[in-house]
Amino acid sequence: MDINNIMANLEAKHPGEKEYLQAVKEVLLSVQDVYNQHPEFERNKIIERMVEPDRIVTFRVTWIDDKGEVQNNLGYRVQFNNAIGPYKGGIRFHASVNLSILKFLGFEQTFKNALTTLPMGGAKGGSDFSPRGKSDREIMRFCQAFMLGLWKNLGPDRDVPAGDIGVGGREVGYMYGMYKRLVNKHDGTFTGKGLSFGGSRIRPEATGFGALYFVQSVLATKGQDIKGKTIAISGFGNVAWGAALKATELGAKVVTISGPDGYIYDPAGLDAEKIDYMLELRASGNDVVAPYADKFKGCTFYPGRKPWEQKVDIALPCATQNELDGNDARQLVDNGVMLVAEVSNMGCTPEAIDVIIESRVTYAPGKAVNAGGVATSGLEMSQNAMHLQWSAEEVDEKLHTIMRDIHQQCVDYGTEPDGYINYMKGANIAGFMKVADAMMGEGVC
Ligand code: 2IT
Repeated sequence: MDINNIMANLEAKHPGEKEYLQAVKEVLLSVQDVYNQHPEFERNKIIERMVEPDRIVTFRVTWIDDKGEVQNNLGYRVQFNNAIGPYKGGIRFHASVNLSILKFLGFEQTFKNALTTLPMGGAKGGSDFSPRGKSDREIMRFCQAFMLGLWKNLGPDRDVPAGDIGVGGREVGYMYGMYKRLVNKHDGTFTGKGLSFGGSRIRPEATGFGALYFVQSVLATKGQDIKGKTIAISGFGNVAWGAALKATELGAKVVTISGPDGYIYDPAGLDAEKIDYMLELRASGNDVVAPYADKFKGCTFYPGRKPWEQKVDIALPCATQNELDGNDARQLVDNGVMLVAEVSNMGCTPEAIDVIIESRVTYAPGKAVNAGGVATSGLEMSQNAMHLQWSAEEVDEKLHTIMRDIHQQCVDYGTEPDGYINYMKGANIAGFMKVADAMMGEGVC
């Protein structure tokens, strides 16, 4: 595999798509040795086929705001790869959304979904619509307009969306409701649905819970326990909430959360009341964490700063891509961090990853750590297909098993001669090998 040549071609075809090119390059660097041991991959142009999405749908989303004015947004669905199952992946509503970001997310999703052991291909969608400050009725009208542009491309065996940044249970409900009207079928297409209409128990918690189960497996390889560890979390959305909930339940101390406005340092650690308050802050639609420091004594709000400057045992980026850079990584390493586990997709910049791995601190990539979210989506699809609903215990037990399995795949493919477990390499190779095997089996198409 000639990485420079492949990357040069991609850069020429897709100039300026920096997140997408970044995600592809990381995977190519990880898999090149294994790839080169399989001349049949090269003959079948597996990599060249895998780095391009199967299909991209773009559409105009027109809706009417509360003032009666007409608004236009861009809508997308990137159906990346369905070699191992129907397209599957979330929908993101955020002002920053563009094709590069959705292509990176769809590409990552393909490998992540392969790691879950469940039959799901990779996709991602979204819009540059910003939910910030929008009324509930505006959100509903936008979701319905978004579905008008996308529904024909969806279906339980074709493409099953879910939530991501800016899309939670409410938005999934509004989108699924309109989809159901348009196809005249209640076929379960969408995961993260409400419990009364086919949703799975534990799906809201699953990304954060799964991440903490993964962290437990990592610590076990070091003969350590999570109890008593200090944890820095970024973000204050659904993912950060689930991670804080499980970390606290397991006896760790979560000392930070963050928003676009800055971060909160809470030396006493989060508790049930504070974690509930995170949900309130989120539901307010203002996208700020500052009020937390007014409400709870002993906390400090650091405007415009990131939580990675605090001394902690474990760092869990839970906000968005490239939120932890080289300088942040150096600060964490200098302060003696033992594990940086991405819960956001591609939370670390390439420089940050290099700093962490070179210092032999453990780095675990989002596509392994946060796969519990989409895995539980896969379990929701299974329950819908069987027309039944499992208990929380059953779902949690399956999620546990899946996260342990993903961790083991990383160990199997990522253990280096000196015993260091390179989780990035392990996750990329394990995911790649599964997708490549399926593509080989399905022939050149
Ligand atoms: O990044 C992700 O894995 C998600 N946003 C969840 C995708 C899903 O289909 O549950």
